[in-house]
Amino acid sequence: MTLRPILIHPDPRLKKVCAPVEAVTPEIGALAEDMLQTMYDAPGVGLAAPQVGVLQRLFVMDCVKEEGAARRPMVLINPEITWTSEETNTYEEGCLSIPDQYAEVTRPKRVRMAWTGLDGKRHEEEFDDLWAICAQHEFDHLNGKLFIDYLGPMKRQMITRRMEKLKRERARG
Ligand code: K1U
Ligand code: ZN
Repeated sequence: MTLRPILIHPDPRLKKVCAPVEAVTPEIGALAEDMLQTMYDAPGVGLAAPQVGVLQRLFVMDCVKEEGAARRPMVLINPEITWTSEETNTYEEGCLSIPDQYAEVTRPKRVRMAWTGLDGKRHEEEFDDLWAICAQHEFDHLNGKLFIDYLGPMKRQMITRRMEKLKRERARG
């Protein structure tokens, strides 16, 4: 298992539409395991492959937050949104690729997603609350969309400038 570095916005790889996973190979299994460990280590509740520089359609998530509760690591390969609720939910989102920046985003409160699991089988499930927010946030990553793309141009530019500064500082060491 390897912790993978998480790309920081702005990075052209975070703006790409990712390619479908052709087959669930041992390499995809190893990538998913690395992504889960990277997500828990961050810590975060989700992580999409492009955030670690892999432009393929998969993400991981585990939105169990209760102290002491069992983990529920999920790996969603080639996910599709099959249904969204009319009811919406507004949540102050963050992103591991945009550290320490938060903004309110409104999304459908519940979604159904279909995906291929590491078992190679197709699965379908309805997500609610934080699970639904996270699943939609990660799905957006696979289409090169970040939560700041839901904001007005002024706020988006302000956050982007902060991230450019952060990256310059990190590069200087
Ligand atoms: O994709 C990412 O950058 C991970 C991101 C996903 C996310 C889930 C839900 C809302 C917004 C963004 C995070 O993991 S944010 C950090 C986090 O750890 C967290 C978010 C909400 C509740 C508890 C923790
Ligand atoms: Zn994110």
